[in-house]
Amino acid sequence: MAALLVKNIGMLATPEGRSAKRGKEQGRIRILRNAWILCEDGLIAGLGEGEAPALCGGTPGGGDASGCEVIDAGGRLVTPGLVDAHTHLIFGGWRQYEMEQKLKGVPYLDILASGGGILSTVRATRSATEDELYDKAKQALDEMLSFGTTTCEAKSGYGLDEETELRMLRVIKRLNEDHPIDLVSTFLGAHALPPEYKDDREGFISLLCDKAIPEVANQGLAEYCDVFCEKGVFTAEETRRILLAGQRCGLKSKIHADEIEAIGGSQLAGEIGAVSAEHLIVCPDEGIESMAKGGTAACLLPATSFYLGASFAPARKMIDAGVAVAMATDFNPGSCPCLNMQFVINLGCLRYKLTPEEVLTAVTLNGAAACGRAESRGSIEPGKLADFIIWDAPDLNYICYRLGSNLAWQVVKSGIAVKKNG
Ligand code: IZC
Ligand code: ZN
Repeated sequence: MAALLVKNIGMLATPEGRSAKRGKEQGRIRILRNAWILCEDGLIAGLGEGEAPALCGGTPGGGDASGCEVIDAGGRLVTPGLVDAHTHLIFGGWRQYEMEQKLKGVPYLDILASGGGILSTVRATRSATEDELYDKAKQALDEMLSFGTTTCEAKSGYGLDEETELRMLRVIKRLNEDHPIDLVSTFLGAHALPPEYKDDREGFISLLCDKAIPEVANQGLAEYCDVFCEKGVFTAEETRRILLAGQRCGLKSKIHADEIEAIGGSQLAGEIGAVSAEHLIVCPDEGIESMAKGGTAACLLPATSFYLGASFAPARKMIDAGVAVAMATDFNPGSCPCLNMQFVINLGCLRYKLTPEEVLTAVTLNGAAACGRAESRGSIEPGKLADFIIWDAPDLNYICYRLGSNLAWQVVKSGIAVKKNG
């Protein structure tokens, strides 16, 4: 049996449960001091305070005869591994050449409307091979792991043709098999209207609903279907049509809603039982109400607000209304080229004004719930995956307060110490 004992943990901070935490519950977490965690066969076998169990008698950093590894955490903080529930992980090229336009104040949607933005990444992605996309995304995953991400959602959406979309989804599948980070796959065929269909919206939407979605579902290449519901991209009615076609094929719904303009995406999310609505920067009260009623999680992306110089989503209002709030990076080559969930933690406190406890739940258990994984991860509890971070930090406040350093000292994925920093 592969076992790992982590002892001498100064503070262990974790939410508890197997579903999203809403309202006041989002800020209620379990704190253990002078704690230990025992992992067996990739799962949490036990945890507690005080003297660690004797069955793992090895020396710190080494192993004993039974193959049990022991890590001395040296009084550090331990939290669950971070769940990054919204990323555009797979793409060709970058968009650094748009910097000049951005600095001149050209809006994100204007860059897209003139054939740049997402469409420029579509050109670069279409011309990349499967192996090129794989290698590039693998490098991103390595960096995410070093920052403490142990599960991430990954979207397609830079192909906008069947061949390239399937290639992107195959890359996600391969990386899920090969890389320590677990991936959750989302089909985002409705990310923009491709140039070939610029005068035929109906043709493109029919292609998605009647051909691409059934094919993706048939090949088992995605668990979620997502739409960029935004002014000048897809309307709320088009979004409804595409997501319901996905639901008929067994794909659960996510929506890019209220990022720049509120055109009904968050209301729709609650109505059709979307698992999550994402962005929600300009989410209206009716959207919050609808999500609370429909049990839709709000997946907020504060690093994107930061990067676009936009306002920040009304996170407190959402928590007060009983909406489960998750937070993720939105890693993508345009509006947020950031892989670092630790920056998201900082912004959750400093800009959303959430408490460190609420932020911890947002980036672990509620992130897991936003991509359908709360049963198996997002908290440190017996039976869950042994995914956690030993931080170069004495307590939870510290990781919210420090800015710009990588504070993940040791990342443990499925009971294996996979990344040692410093
Ligand atoms: O490439 O700009 N918002 N999609 C919707 C994005 C941002 C990604 C991009
Ligand atoms: Zn996105």
